[in-house]
Amino acid sequence: MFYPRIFKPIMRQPKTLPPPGFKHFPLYFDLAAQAELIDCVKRATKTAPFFQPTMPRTGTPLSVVMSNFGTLGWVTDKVRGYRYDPVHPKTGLAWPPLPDLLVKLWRDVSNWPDLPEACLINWYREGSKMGAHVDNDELAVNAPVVSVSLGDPALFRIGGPKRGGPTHGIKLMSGDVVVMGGASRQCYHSVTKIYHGESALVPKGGRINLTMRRVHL
Ligand code: MD3
Ligand code: FE
Repeated sequence: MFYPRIFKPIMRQPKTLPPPGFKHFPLYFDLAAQAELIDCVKRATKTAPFFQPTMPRTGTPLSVVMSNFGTLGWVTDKVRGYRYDPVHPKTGLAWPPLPDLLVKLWRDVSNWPDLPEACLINWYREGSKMGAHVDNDELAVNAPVVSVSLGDPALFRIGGPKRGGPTHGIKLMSGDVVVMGGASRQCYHSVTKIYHGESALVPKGGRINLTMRRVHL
């Protein structure tokens, strides 16, 4: 017996596309280069240890811990809030220099004439997330942001220039690079989940995200 085939109209999910200027390079860095970058982070955080960032005014801690490479580092605390600072908030020392591998990456993918001043190091441990936000502490709002994912995968979501619209989700894997240029640079984005324990790359586990930014024009 045959069942009659009935073609039902298919109600497709509205397709979400990443915003213009968003580029994803899956596995840009092979495992050897990923290990080298982790080594750079290990060495840098001996002199510029991970610190716990807190929200302006409320002092609520963010769930990631942070450090930086570069001439400027992104920091935040209850009293002074979000800012770029040439020194580590605890040691008062200059940040370690940007590793050569990241300088090469920036030159390869950014199309921006000057090198980045800042490279934020975010360490996501089990359960760490990052709420929806726009990066707007930089004067160079037209310079792209270049980010590298290392270790456990993350579910990254990017929406539009206003909070609360539809979002496009991608699972960022270790070695992936994303470039946020053009309109995507002003878009809300978040990290909603860490796939804890899927990678053994990061000592003590989790995910490390390196985000390079040009601060001044
Ligand atoms: C899209 N970090 O540090 S990296 C951040 O995975 C941040 O740690 C996330 O958002 C992370 O500010 C995402 C990718 C990224 C970085 C900056 C962006 C995406 C972006 C700026 C504008 C739009
Ligand atoms: Fe961001």
